[in-house]
Amino acid sequence: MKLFFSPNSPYVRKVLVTAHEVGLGTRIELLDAAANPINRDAKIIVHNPLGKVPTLLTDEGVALYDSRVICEYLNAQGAGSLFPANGPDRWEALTWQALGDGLLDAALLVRYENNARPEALRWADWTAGQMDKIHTSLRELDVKGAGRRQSFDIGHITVGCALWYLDLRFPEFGWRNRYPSLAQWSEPLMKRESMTQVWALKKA
Ligand SMILES: N[C@@H](CCC(=O)N[C@@H](CS)C(=O)NCC(=O)O)C(=O)O
Repeated sequence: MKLFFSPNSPYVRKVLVTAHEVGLGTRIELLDAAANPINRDAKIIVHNPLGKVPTLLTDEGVALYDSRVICEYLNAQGAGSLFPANGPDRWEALTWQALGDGLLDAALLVRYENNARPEALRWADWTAGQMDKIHTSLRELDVKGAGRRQSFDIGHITVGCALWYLDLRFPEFGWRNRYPSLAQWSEPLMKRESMTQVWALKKA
């Protein structure tokens, strides 16, 4: 399998953590890519018209995207248990995945607003709205997260990658000080072997 890759993409990290968890970590070749909403990467677009990472090419040459689809595919290929079968656990895991992805979407929009958009066109209210999404998502995780400490599924992986991205791009935001319960329950999650292996990844 081949994965269009960018070392700072939290969605790519989510896919790689999933691959490690289901024993497929060494089966994925990383393809260098430069996904960008303005200077779009033609190498990715050939396989994924959205031009985004992660995009996976299976051994059969089929292109899969986005991270949700790729993670579910890897879990099936590796006979993992990261996507619980039908029932309340499944809906909870998928909702947490959506929460982590949504938090990341807001963080990425802030990043693009502040780094890609010309300064004269930036809109402070837009950034404030996205930052508020990050806050309300973290608050939910702060209040409800400890209750899910016993399990481990795609929701935990997604939330872990979202927290990793906040550390990478918004260190001054200080989410640990603002949300101490979240900081406490997520500490072992962030130190899980699959996570630390992937955190250590650098561009080749
Ligand atoms: N929903 C997608 C989001 C992927 C995404 O937004 N990736 C960013 C990099 S972190 C990207 O490729 N941006 C380029 C663009 O927006 O065109 C997923 O879960 O894979």
